[in-house]
Amino acid sequence: MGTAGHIDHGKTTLIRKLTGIDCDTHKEEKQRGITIYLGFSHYKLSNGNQLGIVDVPGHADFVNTMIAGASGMDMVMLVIAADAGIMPQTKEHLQIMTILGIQKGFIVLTKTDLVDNEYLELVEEEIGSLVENTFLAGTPMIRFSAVTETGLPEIKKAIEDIELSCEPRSAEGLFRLYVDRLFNKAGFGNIVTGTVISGQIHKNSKVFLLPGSEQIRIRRMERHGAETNELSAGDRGSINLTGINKDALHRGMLITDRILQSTQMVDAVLNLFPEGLRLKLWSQCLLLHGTSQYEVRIHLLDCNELQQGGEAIVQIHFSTPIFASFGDRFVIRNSSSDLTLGGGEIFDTRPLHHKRRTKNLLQGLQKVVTGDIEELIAAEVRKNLLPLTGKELIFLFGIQQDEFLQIVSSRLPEDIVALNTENETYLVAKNRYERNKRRVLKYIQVFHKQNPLEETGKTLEELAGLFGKERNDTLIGFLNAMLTDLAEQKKISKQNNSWVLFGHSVVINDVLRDQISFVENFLLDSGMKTPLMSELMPASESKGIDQELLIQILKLLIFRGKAYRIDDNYLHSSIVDKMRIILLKALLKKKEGLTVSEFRDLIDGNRKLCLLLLSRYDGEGVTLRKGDYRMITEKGRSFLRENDNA
Ligand SMILES: Nc1nc2c(ncn2[C@@H]2O[C@H](COP(=O)(O)OP(=O)(O)OP(=O)(O)O)[C@@H](O)[C@H]2O)c(=O)[nH]1
Ligand SMILES: [Mg+2]
Repeated sequence: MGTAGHIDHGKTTLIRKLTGIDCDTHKEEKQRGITIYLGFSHYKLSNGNQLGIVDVPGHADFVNTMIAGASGMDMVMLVIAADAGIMPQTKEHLQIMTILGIQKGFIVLTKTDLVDNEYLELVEEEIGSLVENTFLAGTPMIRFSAVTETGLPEIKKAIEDIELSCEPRSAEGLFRLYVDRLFNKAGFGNIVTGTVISGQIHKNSKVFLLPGSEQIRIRRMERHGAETNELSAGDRGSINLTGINKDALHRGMLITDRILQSTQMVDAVLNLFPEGLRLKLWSQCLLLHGTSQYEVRIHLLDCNELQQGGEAIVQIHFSTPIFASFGDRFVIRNSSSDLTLGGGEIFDTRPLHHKRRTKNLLQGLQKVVTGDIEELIAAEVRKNLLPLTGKELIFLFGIQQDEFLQIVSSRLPEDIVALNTENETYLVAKNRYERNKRRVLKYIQVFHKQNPLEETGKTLEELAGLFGKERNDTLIGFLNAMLTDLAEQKKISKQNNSWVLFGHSVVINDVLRDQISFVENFLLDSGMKTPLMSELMPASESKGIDQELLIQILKLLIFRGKAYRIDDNYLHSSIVDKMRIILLKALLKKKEGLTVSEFRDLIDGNRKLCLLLLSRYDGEGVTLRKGDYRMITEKGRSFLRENDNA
């Protein structure tokens, strides 16, 4: 619970009457008689629970402090002095609390001992119209005097009633506590305090202080002044940290139970207060989030100018990194920090940079802003080239596992595919998924083609290479799910440790290996004669190679660069390559060219072999046929230059 209201209206006095604790503990506060820093107290409820209380300053100069305090509140007491009535910070605090999403509270009219009944009624009427259409509409308005203590029982009752109606914050998910105070206590060391926004930690939990990546240790924790072993959402707590330098600690830092990615850009819905300023297309402002303030530039996305009282979708650029979560509220003030302009809610903590405000972009954003959680999830998935995991999305949007599974099973837009594995769900845009499947199939297909006698296909690791150099668990997990999907569709199957096209099978054993080298040797041994298929076939058969296998082996030899196919004949590549050089060198000397029989004499081969070789070289373009003669081409010359080392 927190206080709110104009300076000197009796907030701190009320808390003292309620709890016996004086929140104005600083010397400076005593001297000036006003609250300057956030004050902390607690109140024991009749059910035994402790209610943490934050007392805020009312002074116009300390609105930023008030915002930091209000950021963790679930319930508020708006304090208004009966003799003064509604004052500027009464209104400003009310607007800030509204924008921060506080939903419970009531009103206390203090200093009622100073005014008469008639005046009281007048002030009450004014307050009634002030809170109309706000979260305080219709809530109790309690007359109180710190002098006579009238109204104190009614205030206690209102607190009890509202506390009962407050939804407890979920202790699940990310732990977040933004540091609002830090001090050093002799014998203990560094102590930080704050309100737990979400999650839960135990004394032995791993915690981090952000920005920073080092794990820090908890020595001691307190909740409402008493030692505790755990802190959960909604608690006000203090944490005694060890192993950390005082200089490394700042107000506004975030204590969390995992390392988060910071951002310097968010997409948000922004509302401007009816009083205040208009915003241009680009505006420089101060933004208050958690217990920190940031210099930001706000880019209006769905309008060119935002009027007072208006609402816009904006992209906010931070001058320093911020740790924010989906759904976080913030307040904006003008650069000189004397005017609160409005505030809003973050709906994307890792947006793309919207440089151009296209119609498509706007339609997409509007859908996200006005749509349900599944639209937000879909938008996040569409934005990412790689799939997102259920864990990431649950974390990003702070939703419960059950709700996520429910969305995945029945509420996702049609262009999003969800792949379920035993312990993870992967979400990816459908068109990207289909494209990825086609790529994988094609890749395996080409591999088979080039390796006709390979029984295996492509491994998971090799397939992952298709999706970029970086390997990570998500990619591997997703790929596995996709391959399983392809296997279920009977497009691929698993062979040893690799994936092959469905139906693919080859068995290479020692026998086959011998058979392959037999065929190769046959080609090689033919020398300057043409290796005749009519001889190769029966010879192969005696080695147990049937015609089909022979073709496969010959294909394999071609793939390995050991053989060439010319017409329906197969020549060993070493012969083809050697004769090419001999021929080209001879042609270089003999300008008029060579006939077939001259070539035959040159290499001492049979006529058929010579014809085959010449047709091969013609095909390659290194020779040219002119009547009965072969001449060397320009390509032949350069081939010779590059390949003749002799
Ligand atoms: N007569 C009378 N005086 C009161 C009452 N409540 C508070 N005061 C006096 O009003 C003055 C301001 O009270 P605070 O409680 O400090 O006011 P505050 O709202 O906390 O002020 P800031 O924190 O500076 O915004 C003190 O002198 C109080 O004694 C009341 O019910 N009756
Ligand atoms: Mg005060």
